[in-house]
Amino acid sequence: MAFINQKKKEVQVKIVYYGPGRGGKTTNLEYIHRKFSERIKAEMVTIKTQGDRTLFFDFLPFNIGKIKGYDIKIQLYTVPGQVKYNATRALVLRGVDGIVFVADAMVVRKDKNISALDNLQENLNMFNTDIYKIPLVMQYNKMDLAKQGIPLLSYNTLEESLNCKFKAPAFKASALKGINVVQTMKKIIHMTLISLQKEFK
Ligand SMILES: Nc1nc2c(ncn2[C@@H]2O[C@H](COP(=O)(O)OP(=O)(O)OP(=O)(O)O)[C@@H](O)[C@H]2O)c(=O)[nH]1
Ligand SMILES: [Mg+2]
Repeated sequence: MAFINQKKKEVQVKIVYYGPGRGGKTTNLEYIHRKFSERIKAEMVTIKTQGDRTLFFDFLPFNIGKIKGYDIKIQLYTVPGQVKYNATRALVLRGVDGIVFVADAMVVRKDKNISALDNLQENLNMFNTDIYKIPLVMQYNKMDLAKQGIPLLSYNTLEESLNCKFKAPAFKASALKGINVVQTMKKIIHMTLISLQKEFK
């Protein structure tokens, strides 16, 4: 449920990028921050990293204008993907309004994607949130690696192993090259706003 500040007339919409370690969640937010550097006034907050691994979370807030007189503030978060940081992952998920699941298209990461998705479902259950009811977008990342001859899971295989139950919108992407990063973000924002509007009616 989005946080509404009646006094300030603003709605905070929380979108969490979830997925296996090294899948490219932080790289998504970095790209968005760079791409919209003129419009996003705030700095991206990266809380604790070790090398390039997220230890706590990344946070990128920006405004997208008004709906019915309310300022809409989007807050993008990433979770730490490493298995051992599950307590932090669950904490970051608290109050989530929409989720981007960033899967790693490398063949060697097939099982890691599946267990990260199972873990998402379990953690949402802790907050009594049903994964089938929350806005969800799939992103199949690192598609650029095909050019380097690295074995990748095909779009169909990824759909079968991760998305056959959800039928969520899915994008082939490269967070590194910026392919479909903005499209993924726009889709989840759009779906989340529609879902919140229904909730408030
Ligand atoms: N080739 C390629 N590399 C990528 C892509 N996205 C991310 N990477 C690389 O993969 C590594 C991990 O990316 P991160 O964005 O840090 O991954 P993460 O999901 O935030 O990882 P955790 O914080 O550990 O959960 C980095 O070296 C990135 O440069 C991509 O689309 N293509
Ligand atoms: Mg990260």
